[in-house]
Amino acid sequence: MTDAGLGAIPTVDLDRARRLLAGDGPLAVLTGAGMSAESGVPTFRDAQTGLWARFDPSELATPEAWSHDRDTVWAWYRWRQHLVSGSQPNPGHEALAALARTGRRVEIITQNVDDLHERAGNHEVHHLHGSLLRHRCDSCGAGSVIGPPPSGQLSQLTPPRCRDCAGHIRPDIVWFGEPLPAREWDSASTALAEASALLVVGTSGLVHPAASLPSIAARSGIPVIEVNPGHSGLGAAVTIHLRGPAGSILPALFPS
Ligand code: BV8
Ligand code: ZN
Repeated sequence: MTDAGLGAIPTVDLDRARRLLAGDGPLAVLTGAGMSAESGVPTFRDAQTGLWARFDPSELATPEAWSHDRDTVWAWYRWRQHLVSGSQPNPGHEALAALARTGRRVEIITQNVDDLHERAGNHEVHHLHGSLLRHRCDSCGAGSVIGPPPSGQLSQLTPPRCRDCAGHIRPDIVWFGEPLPAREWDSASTALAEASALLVVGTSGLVHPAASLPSIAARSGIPVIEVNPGHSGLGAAVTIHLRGPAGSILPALFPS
């Protein structure tokens, strides 16, 4: 027996998930790249498109890549910024924003570096890995407002120089091997501790410390509901796994 349009999700699982997510307690939502997949933003582990197909994203998203080949890394980020600026929130983003508009406290803890949650209307968003839309100096750390990215797929681009020192402007993004911003991690951890349930959407659960949040929730007795068409590394931390895409399942979990 399944709900129409939700593939092979047993109704009993959907009903149980709705019950665990209902109520007026604060809801924490951990999102990964799969949350933005239906908006046309490639997930972090999907093959990159076009000239980026030959690059491994986890190699490019490192301080080593930046010091070794800054112009290639800068071109990749500006291309991704261009992709995000041309994308729109999907029904999954809209469902979470609609829930917040009911007055329910919804705390979005995202690994994503796009602004689709904000553009859908959620304002409590904790960006654990930074943002494609923010830039800072790689030397003195000064924030920098720069113009829109070029629209073409360029293989090399030279980043602007800092106006205050001899540094280069870099994406305000957390690379592999870099610590997460303490303020965002602390605010996300507080939101999780106060939540009545944790919804995990579209993450492979491979990148730490973000991937540790579901087991932290489970250990403190908070129910964890996962939405993912595929298999993730979250395993035993998950109370219910709803196997399907965010764009179909989230609107069904929070009927407006
Ligand atoms: C840290 C910004 C310590 C970049 C990202 C050696 C040295 C140092 C550290 C380490 C090391 N070895 C391991 C580590 C730890 C490392 C780590 O975890 N590595 C992994 C790979 C093993 N972590 C770090 O380095 C972190 N820092 O540990 O610092 C420290 C402390 C003090 C001082 C110095 C150092 C920093 C990690 C942050 C890296 N930056 N993003 C950028 O985007 O360019 S992470 C990157 O991966 C993205 O943010 C992405 O969100 C994230 C996780 O991937 P997912 O979001 O899960 O995306 P993915 O593609 O994997 O999966 C998509 C999922 O969606 C799939 O499951 C799919 O089935 C599903 N899906 C698809 N379609 C849909 C869907 N779901 C729903 N609906 C759909 N329609
Ligand atoms: Zn500087």
